Amino acid sequence: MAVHKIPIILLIVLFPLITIEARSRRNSSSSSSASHSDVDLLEFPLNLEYLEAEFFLYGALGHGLDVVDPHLVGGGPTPIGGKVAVLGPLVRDVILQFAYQEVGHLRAIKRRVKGFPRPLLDIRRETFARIMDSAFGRRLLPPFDPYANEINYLLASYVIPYVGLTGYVGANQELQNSTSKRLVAGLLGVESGQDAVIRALLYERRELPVVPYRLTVAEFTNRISMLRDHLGNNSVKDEGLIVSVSLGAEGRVTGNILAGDRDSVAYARTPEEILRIIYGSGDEHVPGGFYPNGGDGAIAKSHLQHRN
Ligand SMILES: *[C@@H]1O[C@H](CO)[C@@H](O)[C@H](O)[C@H]1NC(C)=O
Ligand SMILES: *[C@@H]1O[C@H](CO)[C@@H](O)[C@H](O)[C@H]1NC(C)=O
Ligand SMILES: CC(=O)N[C@H]1CO[C@H](CO)[C@@H](O)[C@@H]1O
Repeated sequence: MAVHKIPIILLIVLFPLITIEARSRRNSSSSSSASHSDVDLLEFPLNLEYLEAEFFLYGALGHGLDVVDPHLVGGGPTPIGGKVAVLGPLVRDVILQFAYQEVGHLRAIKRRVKGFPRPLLDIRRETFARIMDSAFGRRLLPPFDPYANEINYLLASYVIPYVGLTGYVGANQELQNSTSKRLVAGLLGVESGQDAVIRALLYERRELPVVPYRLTVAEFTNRISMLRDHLGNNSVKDEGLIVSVSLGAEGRVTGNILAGDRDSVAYARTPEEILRIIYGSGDEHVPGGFYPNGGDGAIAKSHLQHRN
């Protein structure tokens, strides 16, 4: 079994050697992977919150923060390729609620730390198509279009909040200040709620085909999760909707409406693992994917500067 980031107390009790090893590695490594300050850790998720806000706003309304709350943009460039999605009334209603929740998250973070302007975001159809092609290891024809229908949009949404969720779980144990911890717990609560709603809507449709591919909704989620695991750090921190019994809750079920470790505790990811995933490159030094110019904030920028 992979060693999951479980609470530090458990690590100390169960795996003293691993803890010591992780600590010394962090201590001896360069500043880029050293423990990050509270400010850096709070700023970092703005990258993801901007992406979520824009993807959900465009999907539900056909426009983004430039219209809804231009003040929060801080002069950053308009995202590329956002579109209104073809959704039924229920899903549109849910996505619009998510969109406004993300606007609140941006404001909450920026109230606490200065942050940065919206980075350049690429939410074109082609960007999602490339992710799905990588997930399946072959070109899907016609290319996957996240905006084409409700199932596609939900699958595209499956790609995003879960990554934020694992990041908040990972950040929490690094934070020093109780006010920061309170904010991250609050963001995590709503982010995991969004992930749960998306997963529940997809779980109801798990056996349905994703038209016109001869693939089911469950197969898409499993492939997306495997891709994220592969890009992040080659370890299981992500699980689709149908898993082998060994990954299901208590090793007893294959249905997997929520992802968690063997005690059903949420997985944690480091900022570096998150960058590897959201850049689609598997490398925190190589931007791409949703972030053609990379993320902003001290953590993301420290890796971009390391590049040459
Ligand atoms: C946490 O940060 C807030 C605001 O920056 C500050 O007022 C508070 O004293 C800090 N708390 C601790 C325990 O350092
Ligand atoms: C990858 O996982 C290992 C083992 O859990 C961890 O020590 C390392 O810091 C991770 N790498 C990154 C970039 O987070
Ligand atoms: C090189 C380095 O950062 N060393 C630090 C390792 O951690 C100890 C205790 O936390 C510090 O005192 C060292 O400065």
